[in-house]
Parts: sequence; C-alpha cells; structure tokens
Amino acid sequence: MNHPAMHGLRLTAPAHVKHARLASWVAEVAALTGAADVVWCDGSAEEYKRMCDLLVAAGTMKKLNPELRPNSYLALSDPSDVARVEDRTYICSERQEDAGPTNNWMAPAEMRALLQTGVNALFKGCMQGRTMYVVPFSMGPLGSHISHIGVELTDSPYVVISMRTMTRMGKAVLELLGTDGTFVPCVHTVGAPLQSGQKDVAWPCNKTKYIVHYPETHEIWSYGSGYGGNALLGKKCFALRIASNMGRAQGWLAEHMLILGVTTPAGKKYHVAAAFPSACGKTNFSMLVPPQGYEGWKVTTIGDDIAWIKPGADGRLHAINPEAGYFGVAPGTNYHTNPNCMDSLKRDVVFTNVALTDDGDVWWEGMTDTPPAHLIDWQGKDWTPQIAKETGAKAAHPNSRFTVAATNNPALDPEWDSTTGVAIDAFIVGGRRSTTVPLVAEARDWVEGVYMGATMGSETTAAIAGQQGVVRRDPFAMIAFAGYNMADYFQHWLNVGDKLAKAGGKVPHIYCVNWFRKGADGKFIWPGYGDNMRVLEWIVGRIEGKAGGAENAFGVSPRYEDLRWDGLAFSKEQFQSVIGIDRSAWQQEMVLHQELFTQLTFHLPSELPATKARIEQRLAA
Ligand code: SAT
Ligand code: MN
Repeated sequence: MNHPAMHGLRLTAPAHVKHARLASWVAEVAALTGAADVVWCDGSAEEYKRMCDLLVAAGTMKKLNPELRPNSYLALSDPSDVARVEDRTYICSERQEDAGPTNNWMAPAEMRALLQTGVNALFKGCMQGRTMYVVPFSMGPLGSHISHIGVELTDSPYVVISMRTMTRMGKAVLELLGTDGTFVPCVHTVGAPLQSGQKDVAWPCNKTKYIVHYPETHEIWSYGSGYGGNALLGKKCFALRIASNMGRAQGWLAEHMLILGVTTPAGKKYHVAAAFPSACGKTNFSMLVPPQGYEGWKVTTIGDDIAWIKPGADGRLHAINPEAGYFGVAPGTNYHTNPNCMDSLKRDVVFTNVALTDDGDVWWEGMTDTPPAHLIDWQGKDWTPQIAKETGAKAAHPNSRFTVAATNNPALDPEWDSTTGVAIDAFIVGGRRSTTVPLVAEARDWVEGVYMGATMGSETTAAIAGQQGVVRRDPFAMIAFAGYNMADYFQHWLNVGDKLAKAGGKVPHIYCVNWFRKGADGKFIWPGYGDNMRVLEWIVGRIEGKAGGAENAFGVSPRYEDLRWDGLAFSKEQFQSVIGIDRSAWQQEMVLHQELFTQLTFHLPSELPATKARIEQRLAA
C-alpha cells in the first residue's frame, strides 16, 4: 500500500476543525484506506451542486429535464447492488449471546482482522485513487437532547449527497461537536480502489460486502455496497442498530416506525408511531390523505421510517424523527396511493433505479395507469410495454427509490423539527399478511401489545436481497435492525412500559394492523391508502374512550358498526373477511409464534409465553 503522505494527501484537518480526536481518527482512516484526498463536507447548497455535477460527469447520475423535474437526478446502480444485504450484516458484540440468534455474529477481534488489521484486510488501500469525504451529521434536530451525532467517512459522492438530504449534515454539526463532543464513527467504502490511470465505472461496488456494527464501541464499518441502508450509515446502521443499543442502555426506544400527527375535526391532535417492515407502506401511511367524508380530519408527517422515543419528565413518551428526508420506494407511488408524496417529488429529488422517459423525466411501475410508449429502463436498456409483456422486464427496479428532503412534503407536521419531539398516544405494529391477521386489533394491555409486536410476521419484499413473498417473523419490523439479542429487546419493551406505569405516566395503547389480506381472487380486499383513515379514526376513538369494539382471542377489534363507512361501499361480508379470526389459521399461526420463541428461548421474557398460553386458551374456548 502506498502511504498517503507519499501522494501529498492532507492529513491535517482544516483549521475550522477543533476536535482533536475526530481529526486524528480521520487521519488514521485516510492512512488505512490510502485515500487520494480528504474533503471535509460543509453541507452547503454549493457543495451539493458541485457533488451532483461530479456525479453527472462520472456517469453515476443523469440530470433530469429541469422543466419537468427541476433540480432532480436519476442514478442507476450496478444491477448487483440494489437492496440491503441482510446476510452480510453483522453485529460484532464481544459475546455472541448479546447479538442473539437472529443476527449474524463474528467476534470483534476476528472481524477487525478481516476488515482493518489483517495482512489482507479489506479496508487497507480500499480508497486508493478516490477522495474520502468527511460527513458530519446529526440524527435528529440539532441540539435536541434526543438527537445524536455521527461522522461518516465515505469514498462515494452519491452517499455524500444522499446524507445531505437524509440527515442534518455539515458545518453546524461540527460546531455542535466542539472540541470533544461524542460522535458515532462510521466508515464506508464502495470497495473499488482505482489504480493510477484506471478508468472508473458509473457505480463502483464490490462483490464482497460487509455491513458491520460494534455495539460496545458504537462503530460502523461498511464495505462493498453503495446502496441505501448499506451505505447511508446514519439510517439503519446508526439510527436503528447502534441506537437500539444506546436506547437499551439509557432507557429509550430506537424503532423502525413512522410518526404521524392526526388532528380531529374538534381540533384535538394525537401522535401515532407505527412499525411496518420495509416496503409495506410506512411512507404512504405517514402522508395519508383522508378520504371523502373525512372533512376536518388531517394527517401530518413527523417521520416515515425511524423513530427515537424517550420518556419525558411529563410521564409521556416523546418521539423524534432522527432523519431529515425520505428514502422511499418508488414503484406503486401515484396520485391515488400517495398524493402528498407525488407532490414532494416534483423537484429536488435524486431517484435511483427508476426508468427514464424520452423527455428526460422519470417513470416507475404504478406511477400512471398507462405506461409511456418508450422508456430507458433502470439497467439502461430500451423498454416498451410490448417488451415488458414478452419478457416481464420491469422498467423500474422493484426496490427503486427516491431521496427527497422532508421539507418538500406538503403534509409535513409543524413539529417535525421540534427538539422536544411529540408525545406518543398510540403505537401500531403491522406486517404484510395475505391471511390470518385481522385489519386491526387493540392490545388489552402493554404486555399483550408487546406480544403483538414480538410475534409480527410479514411477507418479504424487494427491499431485501433474497427470496420474496415468504412469511417470516419480523418482530416490531426490527428483525434486521435490532442491534442486540431480540429476546432482550422484548424485555426492554416490557421494561419501558413497566417503568412508565410505575411512574404514574400515560402508557400508550398498542394496536396491530394488517392492510394486506387477500380474497380468493388473489386481490387485496381492503382498499388501503386513504381508507386506512377509517382504522385511524377508530384508534383515535379508542384513545378518547368513545369507540366500541368486541373482544377476540387476539385483542379488541371493531365491529362493522364501529367504523365509519361514509364514501366507501364495503359490505359487512367484506369486513368480516378482513377482520375475522379464523380459528384453524390462528392455531397454525401459534405454531409459528412458538418457533420464534423456541429460537429465542434463552433470554425470552416469561410474559410472552404466558400471553401466548392465554391466546391459546381463548382459541380453544
Ligand atoms: O435501504 S434501506 O434500508 O434504507 C430501506 C429499507 O429497507 O427500509
Ligand atoms: Mn425502513
């Protein structure tokens, strides 16, 4: 490896960097990776523009037609680098049992040898011929007691511009860090060093990938991918895997949850945090437009993917969205499913892996009823409806994404940037289940709600590399994101509720929902999207003590007459087919709950099998 000093690399930080530990860590990583240069990002608009120009010149992005989509770009990734790689994601705690049976684990010393210290360590020289960018970022509003700071070192300019949109990034964060502030060190490389004279490719990455977390030292090391949660290390790596460890130690929750505000016609406002797996409609739900008949109701977005929730002195749970932008799934987004999102995407967007229209705009499956006659697909090939019919080729990758600032969202909640967060009135957990799980059920108490979250199942989507459409257990939508033993995570949820109750605080209700039941024709029965307002209204009614319901084996669900049907033709029979508890389906479901509990048996809190036994008794009755 060439020592960076040999090619004139500036190992001394610029004068405005006052944080000695940060400066020396940056120099250390520059030396390890052999980066050709180091650039400290300031987060300015000029810098963003400069980086975008650089990405266009490199062929990573195309500028879209400014008349149709001002200040917007299309990035096309390598076809092998399109989603999170869960089988390459590691939690390297000192003890394997702290990572638990649902995480990949390797001993920290072993992993460090592989990545940093061994003879052929992957990070040695991995940035040769590339610039290493220093990206200081805050997860959460600057200066909030709920927020935390990270610094990502990356050789990907695409990551830099994405981090600027997705987090509060730049100079103000460095200032906040001062001379000795705490930060989570995040190192990212695409793993594609350039020899001198070697021509770069449009989307550098490496077949070998490692997404690595050291929970004890709060470090993140990511190798080989430039895509989404693999590379934007503030998101899943920090805000969920590392933050869940911080939360456990400090008594708060880091969750894969959207946060929304719902205002009633009487002017009362409630806040709901809801966990759904990737690509199950969190963004849509967080931007919901109430249907006809719901005049006076309003839904506003605080966050669409992640919530950090801390107990406040007032006995309530306060939530912030640690992110500042949306990295949402494009396919299926349209003016019916999510009009606020479509309006958010009118300008200032980086699209990744969607299709390009002949007039320099973007398109994806489901954006319009009739597809354009000709497109360039996400792999750069010609695409026509005819070709699609013959070959099944998708114009946009099923996990294609948009990256856009929260401030573009017309439904943005005025409190979204509040340093104190919003007080949570209800939690929702839900998966994608074509059978078995009812449209909505309220847990009778906190423990039953934790059971609902813990045993959640969902059919897998294109957001994860691997098989799709298979039901897997995805507790609290955190199967890929809890940075420690899942059974301990359940215990932590029980503890948070317990502590709140003992302190005389207000313990939020927990609800389980499922928008995705299908009929015999294979089609969704529930209309979903804006009509989910009907379920949200029922939840608000329950919070206010006004809405009725009936007990079943799983919790309390509305009867037909407990929901409002104005503006929607939905029969009692249809309702029955989305709300009904099928005894034999549930008996089979309980076998799957047991499988999870068996896997997690070592640390499993006794409350969960006890709750399971109660559900089984009710099913048998
Ligand atoms: O790639 S991300 O992890 O950011 C998206 C997701 O899977 O939720
Ligand atoms: Mn997500």
